[in-house]
Amino acid sequence: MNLNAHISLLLSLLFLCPGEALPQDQGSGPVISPTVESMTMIGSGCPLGTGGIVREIRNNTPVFLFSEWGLDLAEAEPGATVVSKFCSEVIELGNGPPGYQVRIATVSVGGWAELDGSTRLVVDVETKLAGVHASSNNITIVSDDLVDNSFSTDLVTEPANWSLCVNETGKVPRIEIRTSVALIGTQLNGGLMSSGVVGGQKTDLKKALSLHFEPAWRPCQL
Ligand SMILES: *[C@@H]1O[C@H](CO)[C@@H](O)[C@H](O)[C@H]1NC(C)=O
Ligand SMILES: *[C@@H]1O[C@H](CO)[C@@H](O)[C@H](O)[C@H]1NC(C)=O
Ligand SMILES: CC(=O)N[C@H]1CO[C@H](CO)[C@@H](O)[C@@H]1O
Repeated sequence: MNLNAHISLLLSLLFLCPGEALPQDQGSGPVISPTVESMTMIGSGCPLGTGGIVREIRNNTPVFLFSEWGLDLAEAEPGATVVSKFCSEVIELGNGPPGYQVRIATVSVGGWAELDGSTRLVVDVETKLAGVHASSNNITIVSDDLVDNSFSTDLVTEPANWSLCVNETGKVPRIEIRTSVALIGTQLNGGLMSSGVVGGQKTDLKKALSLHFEPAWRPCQL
């Protein structure tokens, strides 16, 4: 899978204007077109100011690009072998389908990295629904996993916990997606540390981290 195709989920959701429709392809079910009431981001890897960029729209949901995730093991604190950043996106949707429940099943993350044989890149995602932990997953990427310095992964979060039912107000229980990226180095002989870089300069969108996720819906099963 190509990197760009995967960066988009989280970021795109965040940058739709409040009130903008976020239609979902429901197959034979009702048309589900929630509106984005608000999106906020908190964390060391979050875009500042105007925030991330919507790279593309995939399956009617935006793919986001984050160029704030630049990490370099060479910049680790003295004695430390890990550098990391995270970003939490908090999304409030309105006009949801009463009698349905939601979850974030898959979070797709991609990006640019340069890793030597002794450095690992760990991507970790966690979802919360209405403030309660719902699901998580993580992946460890090593240099052999990179293709032209790119990685791309679809993290299927577990377990499959669904939200409370959307009630007659149409207000969807608050969705939170926390993504963290860490470079884990190894202390080598002679006091040297293994090397690793993920992302680039803030202005370098070609090396930005991409994030994409889509809400999944189902009729409430009580
Ligand atoms: C990573 O995921 C595995 C299961 O896929 C889990 O056992 C482990 O605790 C997770 N690690 C972290 C750091 O979340
Ligand atoms: C409807 O659901 C929303 C989101 O879960 C909740 O905040 C709100 O209190 C509920 N309203 C009623 C009348 O149950
Ligand atoms: C909040 C919640 O409902 N958590 C549940 C998620 O799913 C696991 C496994 O089915 C349950 O043990 C949790 O209680």
